[in-house]
Amino acid sequence: MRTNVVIIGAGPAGLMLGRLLELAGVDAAILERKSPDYVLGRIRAGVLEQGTIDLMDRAEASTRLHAEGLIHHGIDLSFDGDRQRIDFSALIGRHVMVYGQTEVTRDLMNARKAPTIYEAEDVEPHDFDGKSPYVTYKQGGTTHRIDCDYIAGCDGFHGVSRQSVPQTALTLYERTYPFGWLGILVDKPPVADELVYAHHERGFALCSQRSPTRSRYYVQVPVDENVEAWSDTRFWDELRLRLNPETAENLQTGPSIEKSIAPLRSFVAEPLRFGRLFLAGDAAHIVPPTGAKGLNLAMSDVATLADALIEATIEKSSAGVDAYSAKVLQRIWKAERFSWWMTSLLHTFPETGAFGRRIQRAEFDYLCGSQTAQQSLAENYTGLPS
Ligand code: RFL
Ligand code: PHB
Repeated sequence: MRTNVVIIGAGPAGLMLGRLLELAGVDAAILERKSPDYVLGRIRAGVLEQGTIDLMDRAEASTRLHAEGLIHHGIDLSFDGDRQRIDFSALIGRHVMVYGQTEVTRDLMNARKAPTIYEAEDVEPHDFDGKSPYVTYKQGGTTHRIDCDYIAGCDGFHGVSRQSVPQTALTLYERTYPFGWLGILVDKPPVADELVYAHHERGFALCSQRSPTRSRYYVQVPVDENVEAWSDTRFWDELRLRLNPETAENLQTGPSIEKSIAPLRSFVAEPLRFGRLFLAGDAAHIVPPTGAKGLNLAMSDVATLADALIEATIEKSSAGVDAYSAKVLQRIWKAERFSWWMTSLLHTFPETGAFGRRIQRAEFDYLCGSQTAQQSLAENYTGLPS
């Protein structure tokens, strides 16, 4: 089999890239290791920037998003019980949308006309440093080969694409944090209209939501914590302790329908192009989820990559593919900085001690008193221009 582009990974990045190429008349095969149900069962991001919404429009996959997505004009920050609303609309005239990554993925799956190859085992990219790359995979005991012009590695942090690049050709930048997020999904109305990000001496907490009847809550836990140690009751008790009293009072609890722990990490690989292989999304970079940037960054990578691959295939110009890595890395590092900053402000760091906590408090007080500081938060949270 032969195609223009083989995309490895059918998460939001791979599916969006496939859809943009399909609409432009560029053939692409998508290879995914897991089943569609498994991919849809992963509960992840919840906040979309305007740029991501625009891209869903371009992908002709946005009908449900516009009907069901919740426009949020701001967020609430809480620091040891003191609250500050950051009013995006008043500060910079922009907003975000709450619409789950699961729904984005489902809409992109439904929009795609060509089949996606699910449960593809042992996917391997080959010869991408030459002119004739190809990808092999196994299905039902048979090995298949797809020849192509380009390979897009959209296979997440643990995928095969980045690992296939000679390690001497890559520079990796990484920071791990000594904590993770324990998340819970519950069929109860959200505690507040907007998201609440809370700093407390017991650790960070986040009140998020998926719909008017479904909520998503997180608490900071040590990095080696075991999810089995957290009954629903223990989770709700801990969350209440970390919120300001009025918010805690409004909390509606119930049995969890999903509970998991995600480690926090900052990570960037450079460069993002090796001959005819490109990395995009979590395969290329990870941000801690505090700034709600991961999915949005993955989407902006593939918007640039799609344009580059369309230009290369249809106009036979390599300008876009040559510029891809440097162009997207600029935006990636700005999102890394913001995500690191939000994480540093809102979590408790065992190693920083009393001095570190005073600095965090001063940062919060500065935010409360400075419109300029609030504007900076607002423009980063709602998404910097590409
Ligand atoms: P994904 O979603 O990991 O998809 C990669 C796909 O590749 C497949 N795969 C392979 N396929 C074939 N062969 C192989 N060898 C393969 N190896 C892997 C995988 O099965 C998978 O289907 O990466 P992608 O598409 O780059 O998307 C990135 C986003 O998923 C991620 O950045 C966000 O979820 C991050 N994130 C958030 N981002 C936001 O923008 N806003 C948020 O509010 C937000 N909240 C979050 C988050 C991530 C979280 N976790 C669990 C890490 C909250 C959490 C808790
Ligand atoms: C979520 O709803 O899962 C969510 C929202 C905001 C974040 C991270 C996660 O910053």
